[in-house]
Amino acid sequence: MTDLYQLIGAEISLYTGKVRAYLRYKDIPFEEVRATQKVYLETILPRTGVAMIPVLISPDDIAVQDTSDIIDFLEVRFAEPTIYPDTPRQGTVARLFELYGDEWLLIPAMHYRWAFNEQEMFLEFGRGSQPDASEEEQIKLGEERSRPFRGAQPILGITPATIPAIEASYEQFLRDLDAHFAVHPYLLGTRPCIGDFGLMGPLYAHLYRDTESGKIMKRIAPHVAKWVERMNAPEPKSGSFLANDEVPETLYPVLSRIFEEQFPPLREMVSALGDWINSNPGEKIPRAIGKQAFTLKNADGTPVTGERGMFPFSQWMLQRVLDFYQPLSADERQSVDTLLDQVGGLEAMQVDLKRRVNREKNVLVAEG
Ligand SMILES: N[C@@H](CCC(=O)N[C@@H](CS)C(=O)NCC(=O)O)C(=O)O
Repeated sequence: MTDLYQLIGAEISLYTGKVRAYLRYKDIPFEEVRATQKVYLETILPRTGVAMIPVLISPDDIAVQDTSDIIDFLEVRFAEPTIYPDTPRQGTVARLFELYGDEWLLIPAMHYRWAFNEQEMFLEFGRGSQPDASEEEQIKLGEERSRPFRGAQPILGITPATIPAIEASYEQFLRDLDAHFAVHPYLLGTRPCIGDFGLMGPLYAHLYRDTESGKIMKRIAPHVAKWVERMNAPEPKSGSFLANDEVPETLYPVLSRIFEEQFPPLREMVSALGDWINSNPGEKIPRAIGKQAFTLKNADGTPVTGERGMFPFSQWMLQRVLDFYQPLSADERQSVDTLLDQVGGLEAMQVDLKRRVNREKNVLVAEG
């Protein structure tokens, strides 16, 4: 038995980028295994029951899917230095950034991936799937394998009508984050937190690594590009979170964006999911439970409303934030609430979950 962890994933995979950076920061011995067709059939599907990457296989042969579960599994085994700040403000903010990176930046990440050179992406997909095939075969295979991802754009809300606002919102997000990384190496100081890893998925695998969106990032937000490079080649286990539970003001514009863009549809979905679970007792929760409106702003500030699917999985990610925030003591809560108020998030965070969800064998289930 090897004492290496195996990270089954792909260079072009958004969520693999999150775990890879984590493993490097924690100095955990690992090897990366390419998720080829063969690996899907022989390992991923039989071990996890789902066709999702990344998957972590531990030296004692435990298979874990879902990046948040993988990180939490490893945090128990490699506790120090933790990437979860335990002070009230930083703890809340770190988890909010994970939720945003995982569940909302997926929109620009998916838009830009398919907006430029499809042939280049087909080749990447094909190469990952069948490394030994000819280039021509790989392009053909890549076209086929990437179809579900390309085809997911409308359900994510990416349409000709919303694209200008998606781009405007992402570009402003980049400028805001750039101002932060011009001053701080990571979100909350000199140590990366769970929020940095959440951002890393979309910002590395798609938005830095894909040729054209990489150019955009380097042009608009060179400090963000440097942060991506730092996340991929960190000084393992180094650094600390800022003293006195400080959340730098340079993060406020991004926090405001999270509450303005992501939270209204998220809260609506959570409420709809509670009703859905109550009216469909014992039924498997589908990946989407219907459609909803969401709003982003164009560069000139005019709002653009699009339609997207309501994804119950996002509630599980939101619970990670609420499970930290809600049990805080009155004093701690007051400190976080003062910050939330400044970024337009105080009301948004008062979420009353009608029904909680959990993951069992990589399937989302209703609790209770
Ligand atoms: N929440 C999951 C998301 C994983 C995910 O969506 N991975 C993509 C590749 S980057 C995938 O395998 N998608 C297949 C699918 O959605 O069916 C995680 O954090 O691991």
